[in-house]
Amino acid sequence: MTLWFMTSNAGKVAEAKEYFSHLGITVEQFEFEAIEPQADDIEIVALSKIEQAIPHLPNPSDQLLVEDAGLFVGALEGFPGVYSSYSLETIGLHGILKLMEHLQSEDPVMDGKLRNAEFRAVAALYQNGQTIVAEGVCPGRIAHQLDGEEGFGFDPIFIPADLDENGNALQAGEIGVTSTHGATFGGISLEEKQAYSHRRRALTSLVSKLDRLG
Ligand code: ITT
Repeated sequence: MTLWFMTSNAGKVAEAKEYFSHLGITVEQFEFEAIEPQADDIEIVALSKIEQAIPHLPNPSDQLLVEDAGLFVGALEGFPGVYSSYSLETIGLHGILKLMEHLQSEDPVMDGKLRNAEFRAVAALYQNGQTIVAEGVCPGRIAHQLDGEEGFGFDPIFIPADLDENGNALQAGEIGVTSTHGATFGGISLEEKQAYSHRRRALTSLVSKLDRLG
C-alpha cells in the first residue's frame, strides 16, 4: 500500500518513511503547492492543505497524508508557532537564540523552565472520502547554542524532555529512563528522535484512530 505524503520538506518525509516502514507501508512524497491560510492554529492549516490537494490525487482511492508542525516557545508567547517556516527562513536559529539570550539560570531546573518550548504536529489523513486528524506534542527546551548536524529545521536548538518508562515526557530537570543527556535533536539519530518526536506521536495517534475505525 502506498501513502502519499504531501510536503516540500525532505526531513519530514524521511521521518514518516522510517515510521511507516515498521508497519509495512510505503510512503511517497506528493509535491503539490497548496496555499497556506493565515491561521493561528496548525490544525486549520493542515486541513486546508489536504482539502486543496485531494482533487489532485493521482487516483481517487489513494491515501493522502498532510502533517503540519511548529515550534512553540513559552517565553515568546508561542512564537514562532504557525510562523515557524517563515521565522526559520528570516531570523533563523541564531535569531531565536538571540530573542532568548536573557533567559538563563545557573540552576538547570530553572533554566529548563525559562527556556521551555514544545514542538506540535497535526497529522491529517484522507482515505475513502474521509479525513482523520491527530495531534502530537514533544515538550522540551531551547538550547543555549546550536548543537549537532542531524535532522532539519529547529533540531539543532531543541532539547527534548526526558521520558519515563512508559514514554511519557517528564518535567524540566527530571531524569528519565530515556534521555538525550542534554543533546538536541540535531545531536541524535533519526531513529533516536522517534522516541520523543511530535511527528511520531501524531502518526501513532492517527494509526490507532484508523485501527478503531477498522
Ligand atoms: P510542508 O509545509 O511543505 O510540509 P514545512 O517545512 O513548511 O513543509 P512545517 O510547516 O510542518 O513544514 O514546519 C514548519 C517549520 O518547522 C519548518 O521550518 C520545519 O523545518 C520546522 N520543523 C517542523 N518539524 C520539525 C522537526 O521535527 N524538527 C525541526 N524542525 C521542524
